[in-house]
Amino acid sequence: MTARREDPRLGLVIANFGRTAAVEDDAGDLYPCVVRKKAGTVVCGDRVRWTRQPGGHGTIVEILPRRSLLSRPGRHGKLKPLCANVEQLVIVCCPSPTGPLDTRLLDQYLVAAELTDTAAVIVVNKDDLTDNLTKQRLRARLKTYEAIGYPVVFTSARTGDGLHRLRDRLRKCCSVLTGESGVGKSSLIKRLIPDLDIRIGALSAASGKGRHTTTTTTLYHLKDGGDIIDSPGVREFGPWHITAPELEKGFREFKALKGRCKYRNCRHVGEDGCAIEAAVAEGLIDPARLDSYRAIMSVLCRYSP
Ligand SMILES: Nc1nc2c(ncn2[C@@H]2O[C@H](COP(=O)(O)OP(=O)(O)O)[C@@H](O)[C@H]2O)c(=O)[nH]1
Ligand SMILES: [Mg+2]
Ligand SMILES: [Zn+2]
Repeated sequence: MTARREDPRLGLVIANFGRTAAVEDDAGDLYPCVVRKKAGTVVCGDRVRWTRQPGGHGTIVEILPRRSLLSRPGRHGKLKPLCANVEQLVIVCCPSPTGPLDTRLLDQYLVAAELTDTAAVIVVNKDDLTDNLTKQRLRARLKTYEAIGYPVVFTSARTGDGLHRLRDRLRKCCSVLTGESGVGKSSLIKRLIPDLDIRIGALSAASGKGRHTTTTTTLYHLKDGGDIIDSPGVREFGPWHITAPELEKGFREFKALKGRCKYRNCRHVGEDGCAIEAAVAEGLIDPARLDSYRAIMSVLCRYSP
Protein backbone atom coordinates (compact mmCIF):
# COMPACT_ATOMS: atom_id res chain seq x y z
CA MET A 1 0.00 0.00 0.00
CA THR A 2 1.39 3.39 -0.88
CA ALA A 3 1.24 6.15 1.70
CA ARG A 4 -1.03 9.06 1.02
CA ARG A 5 0.75 12.11 -0.34
CA GLU A 6 0.36 14.16 2.81
CA ASP A 7 1.94 11.43 4.95
CA PRO A 8 3.88 11.58 7.13
CA ARG A 9 2.47 14.72 8.68
CA LEU A 10 3.64 16.83 11.59
CA GLY A 11 1.98 16.78 14.97
CA LEU A 12 2.31 17.69 18.61
CA VAL A 13 2.04 15.15 21.43
CA ILE A 14 -0.59 16.45 23.84
CA ALA A 15 -0.51 13.46 26.18
CA ASN A 16 0.99 10.02 26.15
CA PHE A 17 -0.42 6.87 27.62
CA GLY A 18 2.44 4.43 27.37
CA ARG A 19 2.00 2.72 24.02
CA THR A 20 -0.38 5.29 22.61
CA ALA A 21 -0.29 9.06 22.46
CA ALA A 22 -2.77 11.81 21.64
CA VAL A 23 -1.36 13.75 18.71
CA GLU A 24 -2.69 17.12 17.60
CA ASP A 25 -2.46 18.13 13.96
CA ASP A 26 -2.20 21.65 12.53
CA ALA A 27 -5.97 22.02 12.52
CA GLY A 28 -6.11 21.32 16.27
CA ASP A 29 -7.71 17.88 15.87
CA LEU A 30 -6.64 15.05 18.12
CA TYR A 31 -5.72 11.56 16.95
CA PRO A 32 -4.88 8.52 19.02
CA CYS A 33 -1.56 7.22 17.75
CA VAL A 34 0.52 4.18 18.40
CA VAL A 35 4.26 4.71 18.58
CA ARG A 36 6.46 2.78 16.21
CA LYS A 37 9.10 1.08 18.31
CA LYS A 38 11.98 2.49 16.30
CA ALA A 39 10.79 6.03 17.03
CA GLY A 40 11.88 5.80 20.68
CA THR A 41 10.12 7.04 23.79
CA VAL A 42 7.56 9.73 23.08
CA VAL A 43 6.72 12.28 25.76
CA CYS A 44 4.24 15.13 26.10
CA GLY A 45 5.43 18.17 24.15
CA ASP A 46 7.22 16.15 21.49
CA ARG A 47 6.92 17.24 17.90
CA VAL A 48 6.51 14.18 15.75
CA ARG A 49 6.00 12.87 12.26
CA TRP A 50 3.04 10.54 12.03
CA THR A 51 1.03 8.75 9.41
CA ARG A 52 -2.73 8.55 9.45
CA GLN A 53 -4.30 5.13 9.21
CA PRO A 54 -7.76 4.43 7.88
CA GLY A 55 -10.19 4.77 10.77
CA GLY A 56 -8.84 7.95 12.27
CA HIS A 57 -5.93 6.72 14.32
CA GLY A 58 -2.28 7.05 13.44
CA THR A 59 1.27 5.87 13.88
CA ILE A 60 4.12 8.01 15.16
CA VAL A 61 7.13 7.26 13.01
CA GLU A 62 9.67 9.83 14.19
CA ILE A 63 10.33 12.25 17.05
CA LEU A 64 11.73 15.56 15.84
CA PRO A 65 14.87 16.90 17.61
CA ARG A 66 14.04 18.22 21.08
CA ARG A 67 14.93 21.62 22.37
CA SER A 68 14.92 20.30 25.92
CA LEU A 69 13.85 17.28 27.92
CA LEU A 70 12.80 17.38 31.55
CA SER A 71 13.20 14.18 33.53
CA ARG A 72 12.74 13.00 37.04
CA PRO A 73 14.49 10.24 38.94
CA GLY A 74 12.77 6.92 38.40
CA ARG A 75 13.40 3.50 39.82
CA HIS A 76 16.95 2.12 40.06
CA GLY A 77 18.40 5.64 39.69
CA LYS A 78 17.36 5.82 36.04
CA LEU A 79 15.97 9.09 34.70
CA LYS A 80 12.38 9.02 33.54
CA PRO A 81 11.59 11.53 30.77
CA LEU A 82 8.58 13.73 31.57
CA CYS A 83 8.09 16.34 28.89
CA ALA A 84 9.91 17.83 25.93
CA ASN A 85 10.44 21.29 24.46
CA VAL A 86 9.53 23.15 27.64
CA GLU A 87 10.95 26.65 27.59
CA GLN A 88 9.89 27.91 30.99
CA LEU A 89 9.61 26.43 34.45
CA VAL A 90 6.96 28.10 36.60
CA ILE A 91 7.92 27.42 40.20
CA VAL A 92 4.85 27.73 42.40
CA CYS A 93 5.25 28.22 46.12
CA CYS A 94 3.19 29.72 48.89
CA PRO A 95 4.05 31.17 52.27
CA SER A 96 3.66 28.58 54.98
CA PRO A 97 1.66 29.57 58.03
CA THR A 98 4.44 28.33 60.30
CA GLY A 99 7.50 29.99 58.87
CA PRO A 100 9.15 31.85 56.04
CA LEU A 101 9.22 30.71 52.45
CA ASP A 102 11.16 27.52 51.76
CA THR A 103 13.80 28.97 49.47
CA ARG A 104 15.88 25.79 49.64
CA LEU A 105 13.37 23.97 47.46
CA LEU A 106 13.00 27.02 45.23
CA ASP A 107 16.78 27.06 44.69
CA GLN A 108 16.72 23.38 43.86
CA TYR A 109 14.20 23.95 41.09
CA LEU A 110 16.16 26.94 39.84
CA VAL A 111 19.32 24.84 39.54
CA ALA A 112 17.40 22.24 37.58
CA ALA A 113 16.05 24.98 35.30
CA GLU A 114 19.49 26.51 34.72
CA LEU A 115 21.05 23.17 33.87
CA THR A 116 18.37 22.28 31.34
CA ASP A 117 18.51 25.73 29.76
CA THR A 118 14.96 26.47 30.83
CA ALA A 119 13.82 29.95 31.89
CA ALA A 120 12.21 30.24 35.32
CA VAL A 121 9.43 32.31 36.87
CA ILE A 122 8.63 32.30 40.58
CA VAL A 123 4.95 32.34 41.50
CA VAL A 124 3.93 33.01 45.09
CA ASN A 125 0.35 31.79 45.31
CA LYS A 126 -2.28 32.16 48.06
CA ASP A 127 -1.62 35.86 48.25
CA ASP A 128 -5.14 36.22 49.72
CA LEU A 129 -3.98 34.45 52.88
CA THR A 130 -1.01 36.65 53.68
CA ASP A 131 -1.28 39.69 55.90
CA ASN A 132 0.52 42.90 55.06
CA LEU A 133 3.51 42.29 57.28
CA THR A 134 4.07 38.82 55.78
CA LYS A 135 3.69 40.30 52.29
CA GLN A 136 6.38 42.87 53.05
CA ARG A 137 8.74 40.20 54.38
CA LEU A 138 8.11 37.97 51.40
CA ARG A 139 8.75 40.74 48.93
CA ALA A 140 11.99 41.61 50.71
CA ARG A 141 13.04 37.96 50.71
CA LEU A 142 12.36 37.60 47.00
CA LYS A 143 14.30 40.73 46.03
CA THR A 144 17.34 38.47 45.82
CA TYR A 145 15.71 36.56 42.99
CA GLU A 146 14.49 39.57 41.08
CA ALA A 147 17.98 41.04 41.34
CA ILE A 148 19.47 38.02 39.56
CA GLY A 149 16.81 38.08 36.87
CA TYR A 150 14.04 35.74 37.96
CA PRO A 151 10.60 37.35 37.65
CA VAL A 152 8.36 37.00 40.71
CA VAL A 153 4.55 37.01 40.38
CA PHE A 154 2.13 37.06 43.32
CA THR A 155 -1.16 35.29 42.65
CA SER A 156 -4.28 34.01 44.30
CA ALA A 157 -5.99 31.14 42.57
CA ARG A 158 -8.88 31.77 44.96
CA THR A 159 -9.60 35.42 44.13
CA GLY A 160 -7.95 35.58 40.71
CA ASP A 161 -5.60 38.35 41.80
CA GLY A 162 -2.37 38.53 39.84
CA LEU A 163 -3.52 36.04 37.23
CA HIS A 164 -3.26 38.52 34.39
CA ARG A 165 0.40 39.00 35.26
CA LEU A 166 0.92 35.25 35.21
CA ARG A 167 -0.89 34.96 31.85
CA ASP A 168 1.45 37.60 30.47
CA ARG A 169 4.40 35.48 31.51
CA LEU A 170 2.96 32.38 29.89
CA ARG A 171 1.91 33.94 26.60
CA LYS A 172 5.05 33.47 24.59
CA CYS A 173 6.13 29.90 25.13
CA CYS A 174 5.57 26.45 26.55
CA SER A 175 5.69 26.34 30.34
CA VAL A 176 5.39 23.70 32.99
CA LEU A 177 4.19 24.27 36.55
CA THR A 178 6.13 22.76 39.39
CA GLY A 179 6.15 23.05 43.17
CA GLU A 180 5.29 21.14 46.29
CA SER A 181 1.98 19.43 46.70
CA GLY A 182 -0.68 21.77 48.08
CA VAL A 183 0.72 25.09 46.83
CA GLY A 184 -2.14 25.48 44.34
CA LYS A 185 -0.85 24.25 40.96
CA SER A 186 -4.08 22.50 40.02
CA SER A 187 -6.11 25.50 41.18
CA LEU A 188 -4.00 27.81 39.00
CA ILE A 189 -4.37 25.51 35.99
CA LYS A 190 -8.15 25.51 36.43
CA ARG A 191 -8.11 29.30 36.45
CA LEU A 192 -5.88 29.47 33.39
CA ILE A 193 -7.91 26.92 31.41
CA PRO A 194 -11.58 27.61 32.03
CA ASP A 195 -12.73 24.77 29.75
CA LEU A 196 -10.43 22.21 31.36
CA ASP A 197 -13.18 19.60 31.74
CA ILE A 198 -14.08 19.79 28.05
CA ARG A 199 -10.44 19.41 27.07
CA ILE A 200 -10.03 16.42 29.33
CA GLY A 201 -13.14 14.91 27.74
CA ALA A 202 -11.65 15.36 24.26
CA LEU A 203 -8.46 13.71 25.41
CA SER A 204 -10.33 10.75 26.81
CA ALA A 205 -11.63 10.04 23.33
CA ALA A 206 -8.12 10.32 21.89
CA SER A 207 -6.52 8.17 24.56
CA GLY A 208 -8.19 5.06 23.24
CA LYS A 209 -8.89 4.18 26.86
CA GLY A 210 -12.12 6.05 27.31
CA ARG A 211 -10.77 7.95 30.29
CA HIS A 212 -8.19 10.63 30.87
CA THR A 213 -6.89 11.37 34.32
CA THR A 214 -4.96 14.23 35.81
CA THR A 215 -2.11 11.84 36.57
CA THR A 216 -1.19 11.86 32.88
CA THR A 217 1.19 14.62 31.80
CA THR A 218 -0.90 16.82 29.50
CA LEU A 219 -0.30 19.87 27.32
CA TYR A 220 -2.94 22.61 27.12
CA HIS A 221 -3.11 25.63 24.83
CA LEU A 222 -3.91 28.89 26.60
CA LYS A 223 -6.55 31.23 25.26
CA ASP A 224 -4.22 34.24 25.24
CA GLY A 225 -1.35 32.30 23.69
CA GLY A 226 1.30 29.97 25.01
CA ASP A 227 1.04 26.38 26.16
CA ILE A 228 1.11 24.87 29.59
CA ILE A 229 2.06 21.34 30.52
CA ASP A 230 0.49 19.88 33.64
CA SER A 231 2.67 17.08 34.94
CA PRO A 232 2.50 15.63 38.43
CA GLY A 233 5.96 14.08 38.05
CA VAL A 234 7.60 17.47 37.55
CA ARG A 235 7.41 17.95 41.31
CA GLU A 236 10.37 15.62 41.62
CA PHE A 237 12.31 17.41 38.92
CA GLY A 238 15.61 18.36 40.48
CA PRO A 239 19.36 18.55 40.06
CA TRP A 240 20.02 14.99 41.17
CA HIS A 241 21.96 13.71 38.23
CA ILE A 242 24.64 16.34 37.98
CA THR A 243 28.24 16.43 39.13
CA ALA A 244 29.57 18.75 41.82
CA PRO A 245 31.38 21.06 39.31
CA GLU A 246 28.16 21.37 37.32
CA LEU A 247 26.26 22.54 40.38
CA GLU A 248 27.75 26.00 40.44
CA LYS A 249 26.39 26.63 36.95
CA GLY A 250 22.98 26.33 38.55
CA PHE A 251 23.60 29.48 40.61
CA ARG A 252 23.71 32.20 38.00
CA GLU A 253 25.10 34.91 40.28
CA PHE A 254 28.20 32.79 40.97
CA LYS A 255 29.21 33.03 37.32
CA ALA A 256 30.80 36.47 37.59
CA LEU A 257 33.23 35.11 40.20
CA LYS A 258 34.39 32.15 38.21
CA GLY A 259 38.14 31.64 38.56
CA ARG A 260 38.45 34.15 41.41
CA CYS A 261 38.80 31.62 44.23
CA LYS A 262 42.32 30.90 45.54
CA TYR A 263 42.09 27.24 44.54
CA ARG A 264 41.14 26.42 41.00
CA ASN A 265 39.04 23.46 42.11
CA CYS A 266 37.38 25.36 44.98
CA ARG A 267 33.95 23.92 45.76
CA HIS A 268 32.96 26.91 47.90
CA VAL A 269 32.35 24.79 50.96
CA GLY A 270 34.72 26.60 53.33
CA GLU A 271 38.06 26.58 51.52
CA ASP A 272 40.64 29.30 52.10
CA GLY A 273 40.31 32.33 49.83
CA CYS A 274 36.89 31.45 48.45
CA ALA A 275 35.60 34.31 46.28
CA ILE A 276 31.95 33.27 46.74
CA GLU A 277 32.29 33.42 50.50
CA ALA A 278 33.97 36.82 50.20
CA ALA A 279 31.10 38.05 48.02
CA VAL A 280 28.63 36.89 50.67
CA ALA A 281 30.59 38.78 53.34
CA GLU A 282 30.45 41.90 51.17
CA GLY A 283 26.70 41.56 50.76
CA LEU A 284 26.93 40.86 47.02
CA ILE A 285 25.54 37.34 47.25
CA ASP A 286 22.62 36.28 49.44
CA PRO A 287 23.95 34.01 52.22
CA ALA A 288 20.85 31.81 51.90
CA ARG A 289 21.79 31.08 48.29
CA LEU A 290 25.24 29.89 49.33
CA ASP A 291 23.57 27.77 52.04
CA SER A 292 21.32 26.19 49.41
CA TYR A 293 24.30 25.54 47.17
CA ARG A 294 26.10 23.80 50.03
CA ALA A 295 23.07 21.77 50.99
CA ILE A 296 22.64 20.48 47.42
CA MET A 297 26.40 19.87 47.20
CA SER A 298 26.31 17.68 50.29
CA VAL A 299 23.54 15.57 48.75
CA LEU A 300 25.45 15.23 45.47
CA CYS A 301 28.64 14.23 47.28
CA ARG A 302 26.75 11.48 49.02
CA TYR A 303 25.93 10.02 45.59
CA SER A 304 29.24 10.69 43.83
CA PRO A 305 32.26 10.99 46.13
N1 LIG B 1 -6.68 30.55 50.10
C1 LIG B 1 -6.20 29.99 49.00
N2 LIG B 1 -6.24 28.66 48.86
C2 LIG B 1 -5.77 28.12 47.72
C3 LIG B 1 -5.23 28.91 46.68
N3 LIG B 1 -4.82 28.09 45.71
C4 LIG B 1 -5.11 26.84 46.09
N4 LIG B 1 -5.69 26.85 47.31
C5 LIG B 1 -6.13 25.67 48.10
O1 LIG B 1 -4.98 24.91 48.45
C6 LIG B 1 -5.27 23.52 48.38
C7 LIG B 1 -4.31 22.82 47.42
O2 LIG B 1 -4.53 23.30 46.11
P1 LIG B 1 -4.16 22.45 44.80
O3 LIG B 1 -4.49 23.31 43.64
O4 LIG B 1 -4.77 21.11 44.85
O5 LIG B 1 -2.58 22.31 44.98
P2 LIG B 1 -1.53 21.40 44.15
O6 LIG B 1 -1.26 20.20 45.01
O7 LIG B 1 -0.30 22.22 44.02
O8 LIG B 1 -2.15 21.06 42.85
C8 LIG B 1 -6.73 23.41 47.96
O9 LIG B 1 -7.51 23.24 49.11
C9 LIG B 1 -7.02 24.74 47.29
O10 LIG B 1 -8.35 25.11 47.39
C10 LIG B 1 -5.20 30.34 46.87
O11 LIG B 1 -4.73 31.12 46.04
N5 LIG B 1 -5.70 30.82 48.06
MG1 LIG C 1 -2.42 19.16 41.94
ZN1 LIG D 1 35.23 29.19 46.22
